[in-house]
Amino acid sequence: MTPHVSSRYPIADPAFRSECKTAFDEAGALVLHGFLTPEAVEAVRRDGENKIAHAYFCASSHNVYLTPKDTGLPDDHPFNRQVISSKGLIADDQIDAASPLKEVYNDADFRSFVSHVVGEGAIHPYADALSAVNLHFAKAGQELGWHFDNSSFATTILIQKPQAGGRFEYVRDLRDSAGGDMNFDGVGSVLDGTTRPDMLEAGPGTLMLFRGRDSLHRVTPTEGETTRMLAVLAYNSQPGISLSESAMRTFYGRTA
Ligand SMILES: O=C(O)CCC(=O)C(=O)O
Ligand SMILES: [Fe+2]
Repeated sequence: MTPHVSSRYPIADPAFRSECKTAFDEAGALVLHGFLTPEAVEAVRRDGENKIAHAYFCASSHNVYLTPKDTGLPDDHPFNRQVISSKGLIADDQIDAASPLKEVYNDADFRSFVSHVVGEGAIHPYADALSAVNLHFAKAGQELGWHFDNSSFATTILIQKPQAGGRFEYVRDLRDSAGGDMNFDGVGSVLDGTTRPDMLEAGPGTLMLFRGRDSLHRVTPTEGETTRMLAVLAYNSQPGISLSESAMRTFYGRTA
């Protein structure tokens, strides 16, 4: 990576990598402030601002497990309780080829840093034209409801922080997906507001690696006129994987 894109952290240094892996394993998240330089953040922000008119905006109601309802259970059961997610995004094919985000995404040191920290062996780019690098927008009132991710880890970089709201909140290791424990009581008490979540602070340029499969998380509604912008860098544990056409229609409103 060129120093005008990212220069603060020695991501190729084995000692730094182990330190980050320890932090990630202990907290379920790694937060590196100022990972992207202010110039690089500004370039991405400007690209986003120019293209937000072409973003695909969509609101949906879903359960925290991101699955269809179980009609055998009541609507107020934690499995069926609905939350709202509303956001816009531009896909990989809409982001400048010269974007700092693509330089980060394709950087061999960055990729091996991420795979080391999350303990994944190797990680690979998506093979389709839409999924690899995305820029998400949340305008005033838009939010991401409580959910568990399908993927085992997420890599994000905050580009623009709203005046208020847009907070990333999570409850660590709330379920055990590998062991088949859905923890309905635990989920219910987060949805009720009885369990208080933790929060991760981020500013423009903050890199976040997060284990979202078992940690329930959400992003609170954006408050004020400054749109939240967040870059999502998506990798796969297998090479050559593309998103299915039906998933593309759901996420992007179109296929490649
Ligand atoms: O917007 C964020 O900070 C988190 C995004 C997220 O949780 C997701 O895309 O699954
Ligand atoms: Fe998520």
